[in-house]
Amino acid sequence: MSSPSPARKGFYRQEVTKTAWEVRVVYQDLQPVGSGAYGAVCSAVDSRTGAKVAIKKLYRPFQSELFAKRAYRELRLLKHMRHENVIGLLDVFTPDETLDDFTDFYLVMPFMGTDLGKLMKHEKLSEDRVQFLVYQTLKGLKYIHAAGVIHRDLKPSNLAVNEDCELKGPLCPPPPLTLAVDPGLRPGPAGRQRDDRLRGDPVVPRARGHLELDALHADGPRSPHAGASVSVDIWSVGCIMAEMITGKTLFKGNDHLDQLKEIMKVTGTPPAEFVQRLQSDEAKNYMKGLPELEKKDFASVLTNASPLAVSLLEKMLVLDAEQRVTAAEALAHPYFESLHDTEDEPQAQKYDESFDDVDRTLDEWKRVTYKEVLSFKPPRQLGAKASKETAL
Ligand code: N61
Repeated sequence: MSSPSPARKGFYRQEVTKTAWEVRVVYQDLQPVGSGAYGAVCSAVDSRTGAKVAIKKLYRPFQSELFAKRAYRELRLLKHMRHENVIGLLDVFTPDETLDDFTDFYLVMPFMGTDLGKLMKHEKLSEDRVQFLVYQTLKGLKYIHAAGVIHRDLKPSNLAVNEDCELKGPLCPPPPLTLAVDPGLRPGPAGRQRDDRLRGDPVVPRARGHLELDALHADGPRSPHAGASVSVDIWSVGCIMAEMITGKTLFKGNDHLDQLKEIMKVTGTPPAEFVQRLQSDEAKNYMKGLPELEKKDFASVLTNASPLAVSLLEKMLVLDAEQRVTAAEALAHPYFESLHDTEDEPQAQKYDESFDDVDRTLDEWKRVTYKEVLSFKPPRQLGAKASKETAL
């Protein structure tokens, strides 16, 4: 057993909820905000700017090849994302001085005080607010989809909201919204994420009735590749938008088949040709057994939604993924007329996933991850902007 060494120069050690944190001295006033199966998150103040940041410490990232792969993927994804509506990295650091000692690294992001789930619980959102939040969600999605990245787990709690501005009164712009995964704002296990779902649940009912439509992926002439496409995220945005308008979960089912039935009651049963193309036998058989249901007029389901909101929802909540509107198309819908600005709706560069999917030994994962940590360059503009937006 080695005796406790002093903290690395420029770093300090502190125990946070029974775990040792060793962070750069520029980050002061660590406060735990949440933890999950894969890591813990603290808020801190960047003493150079006064900005509040979130620091995620991954839980033993090199304990197994699977953990290492997940940690590497998160680091690379976050490094890739540079958009105000997508969570990105302000900094990444390790207190370990050599590759041989490399065991931990910390991800630093702009601090987001709340999430859409909490926001909806506390207040009824005005039409303007819904429009603004959905617009930002779609802007973030257009960006990540252009990178070839599918979120797959869009739900209100994964839409982080910066509420600081609200304290400052009417002159402050509305709070920005950021797409995230596992915001770590709540206690308890981080939960089932991508890896669990890849094991093959066909349709997973999400918290608050959100649904993964993966089972409804029909193979078609325009989708030669089996599996999910970016359009699953658009379905989720439709469900979330409806929930924002009505204050209620759109499709509430006791299990995933029950949830399918709830969906069909609104969308109507799809044509036999679509059912035939479904990849999941379970969903296919279930759908064949359902009585024929008529498509409902969305305006009757979403009472108090404006005609333009209904029109957009009709385009997002289309069962056939091939026919569903894309994020870029949705942004051009008349519902967003007052906000839409093609100049301000950028797309990401392609994200090269081929690095993530290879099998590597733990030592190799460590080496490539260490390299990614050391090669990080802080986002000048994003950093400056984010610190302004998150400043108290
Ligand atoms: O959000 C992530 N990781 C992440 C994002 C994404 C895409 C949206 C690009 C698809 N993929 N992955 C893996 N991590 C994360 C988010 C929030 C967080 C910690 C980690 O905790 C907070 C961040 C800011 N403010 C409070 C908590």
